[in-house]
Amino acid sequence: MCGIFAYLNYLTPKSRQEVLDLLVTGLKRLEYRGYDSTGVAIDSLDNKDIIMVKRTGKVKVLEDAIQEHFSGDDYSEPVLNHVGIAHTRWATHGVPCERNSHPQRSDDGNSFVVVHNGIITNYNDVKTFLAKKGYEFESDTDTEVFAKLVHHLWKKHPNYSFRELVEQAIQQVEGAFAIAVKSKHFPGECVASRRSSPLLVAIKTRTRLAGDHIPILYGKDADSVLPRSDSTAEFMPLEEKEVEYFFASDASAVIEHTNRVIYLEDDDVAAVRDGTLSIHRLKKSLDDPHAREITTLKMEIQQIMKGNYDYFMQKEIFEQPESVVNTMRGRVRFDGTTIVLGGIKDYIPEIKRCRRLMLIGCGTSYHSAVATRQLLEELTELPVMVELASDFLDRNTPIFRDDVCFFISQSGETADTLMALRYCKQRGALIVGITNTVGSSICRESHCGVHINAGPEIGVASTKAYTSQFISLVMFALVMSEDRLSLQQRRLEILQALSKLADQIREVLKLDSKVQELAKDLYQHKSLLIMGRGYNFATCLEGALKVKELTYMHSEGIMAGELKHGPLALVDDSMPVLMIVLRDPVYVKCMNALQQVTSRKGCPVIICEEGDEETKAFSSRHLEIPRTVDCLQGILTVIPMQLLSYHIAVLRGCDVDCPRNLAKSVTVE
Ligand code: G6Q
Ligand code: GLU
Repeated sequence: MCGIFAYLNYLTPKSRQEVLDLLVTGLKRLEYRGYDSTGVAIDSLDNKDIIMVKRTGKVKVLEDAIQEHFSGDDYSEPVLNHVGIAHTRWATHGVPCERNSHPQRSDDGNSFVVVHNGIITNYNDVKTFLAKKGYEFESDTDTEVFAKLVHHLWKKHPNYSFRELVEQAIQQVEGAFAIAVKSKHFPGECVASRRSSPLLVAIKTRTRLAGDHIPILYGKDADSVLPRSDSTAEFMPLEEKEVEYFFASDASAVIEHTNRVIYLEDDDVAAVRDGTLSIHRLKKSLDDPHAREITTLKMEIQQIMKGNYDYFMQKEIFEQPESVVNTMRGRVRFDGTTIVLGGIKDYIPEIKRCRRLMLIGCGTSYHSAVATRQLLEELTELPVMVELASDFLDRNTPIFRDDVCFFISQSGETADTLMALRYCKQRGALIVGITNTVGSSICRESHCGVHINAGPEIGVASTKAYTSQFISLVMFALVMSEDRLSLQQRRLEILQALSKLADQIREVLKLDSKVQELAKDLYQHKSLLIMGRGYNFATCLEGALKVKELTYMHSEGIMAGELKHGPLALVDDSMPVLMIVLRDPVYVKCMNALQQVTSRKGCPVIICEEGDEETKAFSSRHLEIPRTVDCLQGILTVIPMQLLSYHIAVLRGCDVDCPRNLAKSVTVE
């Protein structure tokens, strides 16, 4: 999703060196969003070409490469009107490498270059269409198709304005994007647009702006009304013609230059030509305002990088309504019953012939396997083993050629999981990677896989990656049962529940202040027992791990059915207990466990379904969550655990994003 930054100066002299410095600084302000490669594009000295410099790795690597690339030439000559674009990439299509870095170009002549955040889900169709028109592709990215599509439209409509070309192109693509486009055929112009991925335009002038909004221009003839003369006032509230524009993924990249920003809305097309910014939409909708407001930023830069949150982990907990949608985007069609997992679809016949499924991971990733095991058994009708990678290797577990082994890893670099992958690969098993990082070792060494598309996860404690791993495995189970007539009703029930999940997660997140109150009761205790069973046992394990790694308190996930085999001895009126009791097939057994705890004077916190008065009656402290299908409850029940561990950690003064002794990726065994 990572980072876009573009800079346009008009009648404000800037040398190419100064522009490059601005672009690199803008990328540095966006580094916190996570990325794996970078790139910039500016005009060549003779203004006849576009120069691009792209690198994998940190922005510093790009900065050094720029110094080297331009060292021999004099880039200090000021230019009155110029456009530079820059990008930090978080790869979703094509491994991180120079060839796949952005800007992506339309042709060898760099006629059009584009930087893109997001995923063009119909890129294969567009690529096929363009290939038939003679286009040859040099990258593995989805983005490249956009640059070539604009070029194709330019050849087809030579009289179109730059803005019209981009407007036509965005109508052809599906999925999520924030884009900025530059062209040597339209020097000094920049066009940007967004759909489901953030993008803003910032305006810098010497004097204050004359107004606080920009009218939206509708329809295809918008260009014809655009001022070509001095009279820009009714379109752009400028009191003078000298102006600088910044296009960025978020305000952290522009706040040091200006605090006047316009947040673009989905399918807005922002175009700057002759120093005049205009905003276009193809058609007017009833609820659409006639203008976009120019807002004044008040936040400090540090605050902006985490949005309105104090920690990245907190931000990532609250991103889950969006990240779960991104995981399903372009894969689940809610108007039907089909699921498309492009990264494994060619292997499905082989997977269906396998003898068993093995899910292998560490920590939270292992818990996503525990959470989905029961559903995988039900929908694949295969034996499913879940293994901790470290223990799996200690045992030298027997592995066979007709095994299918899933390796689940957010970072894709966890040493234990990678070693287990190589152990299974050597023995001829089919290797499936479930990762959040394209180009990672686990991703590259797998035969096939699913990218969970959760976006960069910065906090060491995994949150949104867990729920996205969970959903990715649920989608796999749905794919495997596509042709089982007896399972269609069950599949439909799950698909319907998936379509409501984002809104239900938003509902659960509204419990935040109530969870914060609970944390005040618990944070001074030494331990917390978390009990549940069935589809919610994984939540107990994951919740206990979150509490341990964030608060340094002891916590234990306990299978409720095991209580009377020992753990019940821990229960008395002073032992904090949290129990998950939902109206699912094991409800009665969970109620038995609840009664065992309360009869030993335990006063548990209960996570139950909204309106379940019978269960609520057992405790004065309960968290009510919306009802969903049994196999997806674990997505909703884990969120109060994420919030609880966060609030206890804050109360205990712990470093939420970087807990002591831990690393985001454990690359040593
Ligand atoms: C959990 C931690 C940790 C992590 C494992 C596996 O909050 O982040 O338990 O899940 O270290 O990491 P990968 O998913 O990157 O393999
Ligand atoms: N999907 C594009 C790619 O993989 C853009 C990824 C991003 O958001 O950085 O190159």
